Amino acid sequence: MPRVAVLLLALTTLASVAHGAPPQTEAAAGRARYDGHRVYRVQPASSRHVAILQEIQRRYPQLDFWTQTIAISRPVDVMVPPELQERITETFNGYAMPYSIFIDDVQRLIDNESSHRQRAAGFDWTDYYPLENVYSWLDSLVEQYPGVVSSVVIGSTFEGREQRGVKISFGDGKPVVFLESGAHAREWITVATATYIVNELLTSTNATFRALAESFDWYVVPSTNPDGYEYTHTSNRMWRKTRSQSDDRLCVGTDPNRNWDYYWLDEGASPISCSETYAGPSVFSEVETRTLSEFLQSISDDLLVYLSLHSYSQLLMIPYGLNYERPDNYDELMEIGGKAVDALKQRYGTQYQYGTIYDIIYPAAGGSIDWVKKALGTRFVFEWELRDEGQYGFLLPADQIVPTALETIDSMVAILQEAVARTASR
Ligand code: 0X9
Ligand code: ZN
Repeated sequence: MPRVAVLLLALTTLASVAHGAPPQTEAAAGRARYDGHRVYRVQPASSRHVAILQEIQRRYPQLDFWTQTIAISRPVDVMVPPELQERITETFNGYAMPYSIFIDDVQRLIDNESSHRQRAAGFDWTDYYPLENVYSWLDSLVEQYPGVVSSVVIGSTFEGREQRGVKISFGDGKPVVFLESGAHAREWITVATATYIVNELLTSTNATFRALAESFDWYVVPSTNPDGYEYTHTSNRMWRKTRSQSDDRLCVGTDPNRNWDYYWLDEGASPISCSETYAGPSVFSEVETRTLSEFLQSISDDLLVYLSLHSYSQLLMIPYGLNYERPDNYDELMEIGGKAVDALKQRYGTQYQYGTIYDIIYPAAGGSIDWVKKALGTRFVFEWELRDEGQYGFLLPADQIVPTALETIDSMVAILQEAVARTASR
């Protein structure tokens, strides 16, 4: 038997929980807790390390891989509950896999993250807010800016919530920028950043920014996965997927960023419902991705720029998530990407990498930006992985909302300036 096979066989005996168990400690009643859960950063240095990590991922469904796919020399962040820490680190050591503890106690970070639970109403960017507050804030804008802000209902979710956004227009008929965020429920910084951008579009007095804001029609959907977002506020802070369920599935939820119709389930996506990257039972099985795609289709003639916000890792990505092809305007998107990350760095020195999803993060099929590029032919398509690089990961403290939003806007401005210049010269 080859040596790796023997080693993996040995690993089998370590697995104590049946495959397919829910990946997280879901408290019977109330909120899931993460006391003593650690996030390890592992550096797979060989294809053997990759194979072992994939095997660990398969055998221990209760481990939450914060980095979704495993590849050589890419750091992998994995959250491990206390009862498995000894075993898992023994395994890392046994295979000489370099690792370090990135987060020592996930629950402590959750507790420190924000004080939103004590607040009943209101909205600002000193804190993370639940869906209800986001939606009432959007409502208040519609009232406050009649003729400029209108409410857009994309559809309704699996649990019957509205999937809502706003249209901001200072005179209809301009090229459209669509900003999608919150696809992954636990990536709270994306919802906060998207709403901050909305606020800037309406209130900024900076002349350059104003001119840019007013030369587009904007659609912003701060939370494209409202069921998931709500669930992260009420029940489980670390929830990622949608909340769809059916009798023939063991686990709840589909990864909305694996459910779009571009090489669906081909790579970097799972057919197993308990996986965090479950692609769903079929293409566009999720009402949230289906209705969003239909909406995008309906505005596709005017859609010039599609922007998507995720976290974390500090990356600016362009299509595609597969090796098979590059976008036809790859060179153009790379040039713009370079300018955008330079602009982002100016303010606080925050460093981003840029490139195609496949080249700079990992193979991941079925994501929204790939579909938008391929199916709609939208010219300027970008996806951010916002702050940070893993120190807090998804649990970015609320005092980083404003700096994150400001630097993100700097990069967005660079992209839009390029979009304007390049479409004018045609
Ligand atoms: O895995 C993902 O969906 C994204 N990373 S995240 O940590 N936010 O979950 C990156 C995927 C790359 N993007 C696309 N495939 N569109
Ligand atoms: Zn994400």
